[in-house]
Amino acid sequence: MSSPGAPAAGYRSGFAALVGRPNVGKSTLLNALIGQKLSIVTPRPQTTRHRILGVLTLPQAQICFVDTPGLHAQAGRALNKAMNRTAATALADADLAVLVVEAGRWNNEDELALERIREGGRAAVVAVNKVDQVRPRERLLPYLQELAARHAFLALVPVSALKETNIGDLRDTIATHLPLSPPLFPDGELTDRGPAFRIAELIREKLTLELNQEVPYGIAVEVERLQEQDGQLQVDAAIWVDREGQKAIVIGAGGARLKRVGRSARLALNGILGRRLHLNLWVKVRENWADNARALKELGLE
Ligand SMILES: Nc1nc2c(ncn2[C@@H]2O[C@H](COP(=O)(O)OP(=O)(O)OP(=O)(O)O)[C@@H](O)[C@H]2O)c(=O)[nH]1
Ligand SMILES: [Mg+2]
Repeated sequence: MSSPGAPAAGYRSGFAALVGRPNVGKSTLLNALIGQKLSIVTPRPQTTRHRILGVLTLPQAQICFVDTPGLHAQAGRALNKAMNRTAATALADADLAVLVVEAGRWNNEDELALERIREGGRAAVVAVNKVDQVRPRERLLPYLQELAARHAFLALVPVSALKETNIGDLRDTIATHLPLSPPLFPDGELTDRGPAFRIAELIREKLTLELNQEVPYGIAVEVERLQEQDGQLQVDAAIWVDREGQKAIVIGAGGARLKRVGRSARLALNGILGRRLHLNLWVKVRENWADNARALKELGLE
């Protein structure tokens, strides 16, 4: 949609949804594309649970990237269903789909993600991520040919989100395929998520990294109080577990684990929010919250 108010002739702006199966690197890619840590990243699949907007404003285009939960097949729990729904909605609302895949890999969940794109009739670019893991590089060629044969993608762009390889190329390719439009967000606006969300997510990231495989998927974090006091942000956050037995695991011997999580979250947040904060963490039990529609809603998971 062009408008007489557009800042420059040919300016483009629109939503580009990063979709794909869990763990392919969508969130790492979002952060690399916007040059800031906005989405949380862990080695575990199903890390992202929300739609996360990251706006990049360039001289000729404004790209509104949307990070999404990984589309996955085993959607038994209410939480899994909500995550898949969130990703599908973000895709439906986008101007352009960016299918993120892992170089050299294609499985039924990649197929599921491509199926979603086909159903919605979205134009799609494919970002072939983690190319740093492919050596020698020529080994990538047959994979790219296979991808091109699967779907009429607008473009195939090999990248490494981790090493920040070819990110500019992907960014420019995406911008080229957005509609003609003046910017949708004011210059300088990064996201529609406030500090409470970003704090809760960062705590969940540190907790997930600390817990490894011990408490699978049963954790949610909720900021209950966020208050300015004596030049510091005072934060009370609840860590919800879905079974009584998990409480002790999260707290750790003598509270050591919870202390480590609090410390690393605080240090990361000091940098990200550019200010000091005081973090109080509590562990609370809500039996089977991930199967409970009302609990999900209260935690902002629809
Ligand atoms: N080697 C390599 N690893 C990467 C790259 N991009 C992401 N990773 C790693 O892949 C893992 C998953 O990354 P995420 O960004 O959380 O993946 P995601 O697709 O957002 O995952 P979900 O939110 O669970 O759907 C992390 O351990 C990342 O460090 C890359 O370009 N190269
Ligand atoms: Mg993610």
